[in-house]
Amino acid sequence: MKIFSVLSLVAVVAFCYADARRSPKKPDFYYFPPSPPCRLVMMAAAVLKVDMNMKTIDLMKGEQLTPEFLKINPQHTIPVLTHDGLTLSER
Ligand SMILES: N[C@@H](CCC(=O)N[C@@H](CS)C(=O)NCC(=O)O)C(=O)O
Repeated sequence: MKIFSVLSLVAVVAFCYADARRSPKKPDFYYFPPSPPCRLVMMAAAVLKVDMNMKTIDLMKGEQLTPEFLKINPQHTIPVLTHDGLTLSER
């Protein structure tokens, strides 16, 4: 299940790559640098040259529990990718 979830995020990075030709908007990527699932998505984005708005959520400071982030992902986990009204997080 976890691998599938991460792969779904990677697939959306690929989708954003393809969509970038139509939409000038960059996806927002909520992440914490040491997080392994975040790093996988970042590697996919780097390979595909997807430019993302990088938004750090510092887990050490509990930023995943702020009301602002809980609106984005009530399950308070990263990685989260949002693009053109689509919000994708791992389940
Ligand atoms: N749901 C992901 C894992 C996501 C996850 O647990 N992320 C961690 C960081 S690697 C997180 O956000 N933890 C913060 C929390 O649970 O409050 C999976 O199944 O692989």
